[in-house]
Amino acid sequence: MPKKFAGVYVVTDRFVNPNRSHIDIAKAAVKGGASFVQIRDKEATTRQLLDWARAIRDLTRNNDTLFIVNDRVDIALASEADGVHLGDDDMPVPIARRLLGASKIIGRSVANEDEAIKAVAEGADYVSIGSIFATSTKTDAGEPIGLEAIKRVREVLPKDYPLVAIGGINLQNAAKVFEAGADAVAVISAVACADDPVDAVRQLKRLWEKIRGGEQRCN
Ligand code: TZP
Ligand code: MG
Repeated sequence: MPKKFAGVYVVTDRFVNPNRSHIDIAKAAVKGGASFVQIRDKEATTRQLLDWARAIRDLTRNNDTLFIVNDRVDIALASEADGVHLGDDDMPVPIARRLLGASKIIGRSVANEDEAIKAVAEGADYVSIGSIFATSTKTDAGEPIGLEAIKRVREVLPKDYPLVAIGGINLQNAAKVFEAGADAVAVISAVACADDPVDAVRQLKRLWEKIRGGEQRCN
């Protein structure tokens, strides 16, 4: 697994805390040392989203934070993002791969083992699973699937294949998520609503370093 695919995955959201913009959150992600920042906005116009995506591309161009666009392959291409994150309602992974080429990262949301196996077969570069805990950030997140779901999906994934966990993850419970086998924790409110979002990212990263950072990664 590329080392960059593990750690803290910050997802931006301009509604969960109206005092923080996509750009504010992306800046905190970079400063705190997040491995990923994803722009997620289901209400923006194409032009608005592209403008924000280009700004985040500029913020992430010369550091170790990968930039991912949620849902929109076109915006990922136009903003020169590192990749895209796709779910059931989005473009199928094989078609996105055809458009994006081999070098871009494609992430896929999955709900169970079968979906994880399918995403791997289709060529996704990482999978995310959730909602692990209850969350009010995503209204259609469904019932929490719990830490056991992380373990079950981990079991069916190839060794070292990146597994991201999302949903209700915060500083209090992130250690358990890493211990269950997640390589990265994806968080919205834990960063966007924190008094000090940079510190929130740093603390999550420290947890990852403590729990998973010592593992050998030979590729
Ligand atoms: N997908 C599953 S849960 C979720 C998404 C986008 C929301 C996560 O937000 P939070 O605030 O980290 O629980
Ligand atoms: Mg989607």
